[in-house]
Amino acid sequence: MLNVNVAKRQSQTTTIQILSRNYTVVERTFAMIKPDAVAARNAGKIIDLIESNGFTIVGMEKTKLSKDKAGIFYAVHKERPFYSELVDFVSSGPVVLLALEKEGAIAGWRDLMGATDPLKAAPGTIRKLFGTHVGANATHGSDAPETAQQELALFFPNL
Ligand code: ABT
Ligand code: MG
Repeated sequence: MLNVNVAKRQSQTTTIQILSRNYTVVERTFAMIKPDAVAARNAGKIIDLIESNGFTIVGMEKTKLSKDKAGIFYAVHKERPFYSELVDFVSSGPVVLLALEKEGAIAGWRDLMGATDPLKAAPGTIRKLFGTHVGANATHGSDAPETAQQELALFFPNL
């Protein structure tokens, strides 16, 4: 039987050992260009920023989320007062789903997006450039390795 040993999990990369050889797996994250940014025709500019900041796009799909799928995606916010608005918004129009790869992809993508509230986001960040308010903030990014894994499995089961 093939012995695969996950030797080291860091925030940036995972080292796996197969038949005594070490391989480095580059981190992946899940990103979404939300309905507000797609409707404003800013998807191309956001994809350009993703690539020019060194991310490799390993999966991409333009689609419209059903309310059911949006509800599953935002299930962590189920108890929050803004949950139903959030589900309505993210299923209101086409989105672009992305699987991104880079060393430190999860933190790196969140840095490039900027703060959740576009009014508080730093200059040059995607949410500052393309977001409108906290409920329409142009993009999503996974916030930790566990959520990245869950969200990638939900939207890119074959990756
Ligand atoms: P996401 O990438 O969309 O998950 O945003 P982020 O992780 O930066 O922020 P969180 B806290 O996860 O917000 C989820 C969505 O909820 C919206 N929101 C958040 C509100 O509408 N009102 C609020 O008071 C808070 C805290 C912002 C996020 N998405 N949108 N659209
Ligand atoms: Mg979040």
